[in-house]
Amino acid sequence: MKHSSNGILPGIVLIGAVVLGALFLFGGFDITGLTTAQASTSTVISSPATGAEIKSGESFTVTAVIGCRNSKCNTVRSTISFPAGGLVLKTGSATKTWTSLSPGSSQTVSWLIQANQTGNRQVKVSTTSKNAQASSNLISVIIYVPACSSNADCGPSQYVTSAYCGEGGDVFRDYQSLMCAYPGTFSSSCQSSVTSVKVADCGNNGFVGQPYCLGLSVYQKYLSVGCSSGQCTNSTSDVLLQECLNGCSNGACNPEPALDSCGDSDGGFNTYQQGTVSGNSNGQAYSLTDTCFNGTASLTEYYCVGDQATSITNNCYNVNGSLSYCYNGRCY
Ligand SMILES: [Ca+2]
Ligand SMILES: [Ca+2]
Repeated sequence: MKHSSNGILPGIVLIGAVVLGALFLFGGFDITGLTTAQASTSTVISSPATGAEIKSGESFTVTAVIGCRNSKCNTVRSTISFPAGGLVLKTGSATKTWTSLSPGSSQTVSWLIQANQTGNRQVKVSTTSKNAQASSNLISVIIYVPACSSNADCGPSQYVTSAYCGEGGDVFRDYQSLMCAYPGTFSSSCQSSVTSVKVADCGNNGFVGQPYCLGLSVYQKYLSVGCSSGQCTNSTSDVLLQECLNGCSNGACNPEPALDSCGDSDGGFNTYQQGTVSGNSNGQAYSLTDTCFNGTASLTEYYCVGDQATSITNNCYNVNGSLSYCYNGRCY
């Protein structure tokens, strides 16, 4: 029994050595006995895009997609950092931790970041795992202060010259308008434009008011306007419109005086009909009607002699030569 025992034991040892040698040569275990399959993490910053323009002082979200390759990744941690400074974590922790990621799966993580310094800034996300190879991703963003966010940022729009005489003899000033192009953006800029603005209309030359008499003639005021040293000027003058042969009244020449004339409605010296003599004498119209002296025989009869009126006052007589009476401007 003893001999046979001594013969079997070396055989088992030999077989064991051969098996171990074969495993060592053909893989499956390393020298410490652990698996050699390579697990690794992947890190991709999906937002913002590299080169993104972000306004200084504003907050933005960094989003990264963390993946696991080959084998399961255990105790995964992703940490955000800012190698170039200028960015700060607004809330929460820089490191996000979760237990594990299955092979081929991914996890999205995000951080709220504030931009507090202009310039080209870097965002780095690094991922580690207890049993997998670490990874990281780095992007650059541009933190800027916009040149302007509204027209008011460009200063007041205002007149930039004193008054001057311009087109049409009127008064102008140059007005500068300042405006913000692409307000609030990386491309924003203040732009100005200058326009000539009419600030006073000096009016037009021309007659003003109503014609008036000056001496024996008709005149009217004439307004002459202009511009001098940035101010409206004006002056008036008396302009002769018409010289009058017969004088001037109320801004117009008097008419030619009427010629002397005489007409008689009862045909002449006619005491048995009341008549009226009328016409013009020395430019004045007149009208004279036959008149009784009431309660008597006396009649004033008007009649024409040539182009002049004349009259006779006399008593009325009947056909017998005796006194008659006068009534309603005629004899009976
Ligand atoms: Ca008469
Ligand atoms: Ca008469």
